Amino acid sequence: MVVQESLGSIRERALAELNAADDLPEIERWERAYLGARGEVTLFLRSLGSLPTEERPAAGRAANALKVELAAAHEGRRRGLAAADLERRLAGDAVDVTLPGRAPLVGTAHPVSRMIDELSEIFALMGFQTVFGPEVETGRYNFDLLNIPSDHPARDVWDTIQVETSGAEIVLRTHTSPMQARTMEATEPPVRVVVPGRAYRYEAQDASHEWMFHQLEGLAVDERITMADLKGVLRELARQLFGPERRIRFRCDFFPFVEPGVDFAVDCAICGGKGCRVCKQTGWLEMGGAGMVHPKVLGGVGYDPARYSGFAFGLGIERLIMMRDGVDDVRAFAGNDLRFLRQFAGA
Ligand code: YSA
Repeated sequence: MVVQESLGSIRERALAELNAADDLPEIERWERAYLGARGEVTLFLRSLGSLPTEERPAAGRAANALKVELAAAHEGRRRGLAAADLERRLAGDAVDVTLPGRAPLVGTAHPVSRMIDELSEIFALMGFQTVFGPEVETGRYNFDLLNIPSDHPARDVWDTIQVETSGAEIVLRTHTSPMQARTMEATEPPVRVVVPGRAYRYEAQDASHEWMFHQLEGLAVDERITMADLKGVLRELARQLFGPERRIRFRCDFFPFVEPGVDFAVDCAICGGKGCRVCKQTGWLEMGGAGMVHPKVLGGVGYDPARYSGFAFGLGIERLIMMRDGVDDVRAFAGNDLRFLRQFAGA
């Protein structure tokens, strides 16, 4: 009787404490207190031997039944708390799978590459083929065949980055004009090519000068080509790129490989022609040099200057973009600033 009563009070207390336990560590403590090696129910079972023999079977059955009941209650409560704990953690880490994902950073074509594609299309419609040439050049193509002998002061205009100093004149091309001779040596007239690509100069940098920039060379050679053809082609280019409202200007200029020579400018898009640091207060920005191919250049590649004539031009590609899209510093193109580049991404 005494045994029944003490088991009954252990049961009551154990179940009450189990219900009150509200986290997993507490449940573990509870298990140790009642069912562990030194738990109350375990100690009770161990103490059965001290009871009178006739009471032992009933007390043993009752204690075992309590042990099974408490173990089941413990397992039920533990599972309930574990599930609640999991729910709580999941709710804390909630991921809303319906939210739009983060867009991956996808590269796009550089504004210079886009302009090269655009120029190639414009010139293709006027019958020009796009070709490419080497950026590391010999002095022969960069200068000699363009009627600029080594002692000629005009070489000073192109401050040259030398690649080889041991005697052979190997340079980073200072302009795309070496492709004039290379193209003519490889083909018979008629010739109509444009050559986009990089040029390098040992140059003091400012808003309109970079040491590495891009040019688009143009060359047309045939019978009876005149200066009017040159002006017509460049005027059409300006109309397509800048629209019919923008003013263009041709002025006499000197290049050893043309006669006559001109510089080709467009009114400054940054200041609307009023004068600013980009156009050096002139209201105009030079886009390129041009002219009628010098007879010595034609003769140098084996063309008969008495039969053939031609025009050529070399345009600054960054400057064309500056004047079309209002970029006020040429250094932005190679500056790797994504804020600048992204402005052209959807263009
Ligand atoms: C002239 C006559 C021809 O029959 C053919 C081509 C030429 C152009 C010549 N080869 C030349 O390079 N002339 S240039 O030194 O005046 O450069 C042409 C254009 O390239 C410039 O008008 C400018 O638009 C661009 N440019 C030149 N130096 C630059 C530059 N752009 C950015 N930074 C620089 N440092």
